[in-house]
Formats: sequence, structure tokens, C-alpha cells
Amino acid sequence: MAVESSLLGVILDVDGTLVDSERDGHRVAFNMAFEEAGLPDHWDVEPYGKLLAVAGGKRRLEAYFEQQGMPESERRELAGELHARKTEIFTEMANQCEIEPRPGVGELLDELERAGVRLAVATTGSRQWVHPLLDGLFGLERFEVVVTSAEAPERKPDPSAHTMALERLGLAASAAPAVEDSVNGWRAAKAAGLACVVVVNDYTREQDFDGADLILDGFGQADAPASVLADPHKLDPPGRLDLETLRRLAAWSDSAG
Ligand code: XBP
Ligand code: MG
Repeated sequence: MAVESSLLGVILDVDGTLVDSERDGHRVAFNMAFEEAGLPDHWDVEPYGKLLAVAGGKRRLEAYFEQQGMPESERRELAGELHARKTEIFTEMANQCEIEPRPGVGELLDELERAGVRLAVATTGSRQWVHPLLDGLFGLERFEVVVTSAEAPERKPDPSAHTMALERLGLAASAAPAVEDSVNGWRAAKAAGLACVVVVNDYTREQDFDGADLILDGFGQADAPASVLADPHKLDPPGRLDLETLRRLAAWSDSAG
């Protein structure tokens, strides 16, 4: 049975959620920046997963150089230079449409839009690449609100990106659940008072989402349904994250107060 709708918006993460951008996108761009700078550093697929514990590319570089024992002033400067170049490289990848949406994302956005649900983005990524990436893949104008690290510099799990997106939508927290892929994103959404669906990917599958509102292993499509990894509120998604499931989550969030 369809629930009375209290779903008015959805606040979406970008990296790892709308797009599978880390392994074949950001990681590759970081490595190109290392190489161009003549550095021996190279982030392989598996260790990069551990580096993702630090959100934000520049902070990730700083944390990595700190692990290598580099003095603070030196690592700050180097991280700044490398991140600027990495951002240019990744922006070019976004402009060339080399980064793809996760399967099922397009269908979900279309369905939400048809139902008049307002779309917002809350990401810790840089505006320089976020805007062209969203524009090339989905059309930037579909997102009423886009909060990047330019607007909310504190990185997830700080809740400021979600809080700002919610404020700009002008909605109550229960009316606009979040969709995230990682523990940092999920914690940020929770700290902002939002219900949150976690759609894990290969990098985040093993993270601890204890207490998450719904966990899926993908957005799901008719010919490739998603598996439900946790569904504590009995939202019962039909093999995909769909409008009705998000409506049920918003209704639950509303009743939970
Ligand atoms: C994503 C990030 C981003 C990217 C890199 O976290 O941490 O920083 O890895 O982008 P989330 P920048 O998906 O939780 O927002 O290099 O532009 O920071
Ligand atoms: Mg993410």
C-alpha cells in the first residue's frame, strides 16, 4: 500500500553514490598528479580504500604525507600543489564524461523528478569538478541545491554540507532523506538529523553502518536487482531504491519525530 507522502526532497552524495568515482576517477587523477610532479608515490586500488577514511582530497594527501613522516609546513604546501593539479585533471575527466553514473541512478532521479521531489546535492568534493560532472551526466539544472566544499568547507562526517542543503531547500529534516555510500557520509547525514539510505560500493561494503535506516548493495535495476543488507524499518524496497521506498522512509522519519 502506498503511504501518504511526506517526501519533499532528497539530498544526494556524489562520490561513490551518484557516481563510482573513487577507484577509476579520483585515484587515477591523484596518481597522474604524483607522476607529473616527479614523485615516486602511487596509490594502488586497495590502499586507496583505506585512505578514503579521510574525506576531501587535500586532507587525504596531507594525512598520507603525515603518515610518511613529512613535516607539517612541507606537507601542507605539497598537498596544496598536488591537489590543485589533481583537481584540474579530474575536472577534465568529468568534462570528457569519463566518470559514469552508478547503475540505476538515472532511473531513480527521473522517478523522483516526475513525482515533484526536489533534488539536492551535499558533497565534500570541489565545486570545480562537481558542477561539470553533474551537468554532463544528469543536467545541473535538475539539482535545486548543490553544496560542495566551496560552500561547506568542513568535510564529512561534519554535518554542515547536509545542514546547508536542508536549509537551502527550506524543508524539515524528515521531509528530505539523504542517500550516501560511506560511513563518513552516513554519519554526516545522521548528525544533520536526516534519515539516510546507504548504497554501499566495493570500497564501503565492509564499513560499520550499525543503526543505518536502510542499506542496499546498489540502486538496483529491473534486470539487476539490488540486495537489501539491512532494513530495520521494514521499508521493503522492490529490488531497487525507488520513490515509494523513500516515501516510506520519510513517513517513518516524520513519525519518529
Ligand atoms: C568524497 C571525498 C572527495 C573526493 C575527492 O567524500 O572525500 O573529497 O574523494 O574530491 P563524500 P576532492 O562522497 O563523502 O562527499 O579532491 O575535490 O576533495
Ligand atoms: Mg560518498
